[in-house]
Amino acid sequence: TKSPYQPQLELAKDAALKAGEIIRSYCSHGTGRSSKNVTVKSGVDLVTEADTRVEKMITGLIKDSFPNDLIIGEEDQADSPNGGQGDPFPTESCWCVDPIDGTTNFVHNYPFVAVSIGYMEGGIPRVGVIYNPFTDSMYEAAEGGGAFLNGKQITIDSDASSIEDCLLVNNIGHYRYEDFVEESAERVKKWLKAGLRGYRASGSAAQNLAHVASGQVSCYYEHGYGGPWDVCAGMVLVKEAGGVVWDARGSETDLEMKFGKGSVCAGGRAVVTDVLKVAGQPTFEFS
Ligand code: LIP
Repeated sequence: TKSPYQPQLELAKDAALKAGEIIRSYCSHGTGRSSKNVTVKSGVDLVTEADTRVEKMITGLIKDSFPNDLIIGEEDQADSPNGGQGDPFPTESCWCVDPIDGTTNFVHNYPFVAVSIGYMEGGIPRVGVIYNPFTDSMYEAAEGGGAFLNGKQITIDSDASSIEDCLLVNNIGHYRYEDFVEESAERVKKWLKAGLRGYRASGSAAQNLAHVASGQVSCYYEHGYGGPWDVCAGMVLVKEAGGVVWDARGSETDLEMKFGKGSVCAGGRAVVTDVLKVAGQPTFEFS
C-alpha cells in the first residue's frame, strides 16, 4: 500500500542519501579523529563540523519543498517552539532531524552512525528514514505502508518473547551523574541475573530502533536519550514493522518524546513487557 505520506518519505530518503555522502567524506580509511573538528557540547556530549553541515543541508531541502513546516534539528533548534526545549510538543507539520545520530561513534570511526529524519503530523510520527552511510543501509517507513530495509520489507524479531531469547541493546548515553550511573549499572545486573541472552550497546538510538524494526536486535532500552530527533523516525519504523515503542517507565501508551529526559523501550510487545518487568521502573529524574 502506498502511504499518503509518500512525498515526505521521498524527500527524507533523498536528503539522507545526500547527508551520507557528506558524512563519508569525513571518514576516509585511516583518517583519525583530528580531521573532524570536534567540539564538546557539554560533558562527554560532542558535536562536529559534519553534524552542523549536514543539518543545514537537510533543513534547506525540507524548506525548499515544505516551506511552512516546522523543523526540530538536534544542532539548531531555533525553529522549534520554546527553542526546542520542553512542552508543549508541536501539533503542526513538523520534522525531527538528527544529522548524525551516534556523533561519538562518528568521531571514533565506529560505524554505528545514522542520519535520522522523522516527520510528524498532529504530534504523531508518520514518516521515518534512518540511513547508515557506512553500511549503506536505508531503513524507511511511512504510516500504513510497512517498513523496509534497502527496499525489502522488514519485521521485528517475533521469535523473542522473553528475556531468555532476547538480544538487548541498551545505550547508557552521555549522562554521568552518580545516581544515574549506579541505577544504570544495577539495571544491567538485573537483566543478566534473569538470564538475558545477549547485551549490547551501540551509541546510536536511531540505529537501535532501525535494528529493532528489522529484527537485528530484539529490544532497545534507554533511559535518557537525547531528544525527539533521536526517536521520531525510529518510532515509525518499529511500529510499521509490527513492534511497540513505549516509555521505559512501562506505560502502554505511546512514547512521549521528551527533550533530553526521555526513556524508551522498543521491540515486540512480549519481550518489551519482560525487559521492563525485570528492569523495574527507572527512578532517576533528569533535571
Ligand atoms: C546519541 C543517542 C544515544 C545516546 C547518546 C546520544 P547523538 O545521540 O543516539 O542513544 O545514548 O548519548 O544522545 O548525540 O549522537 O546524536
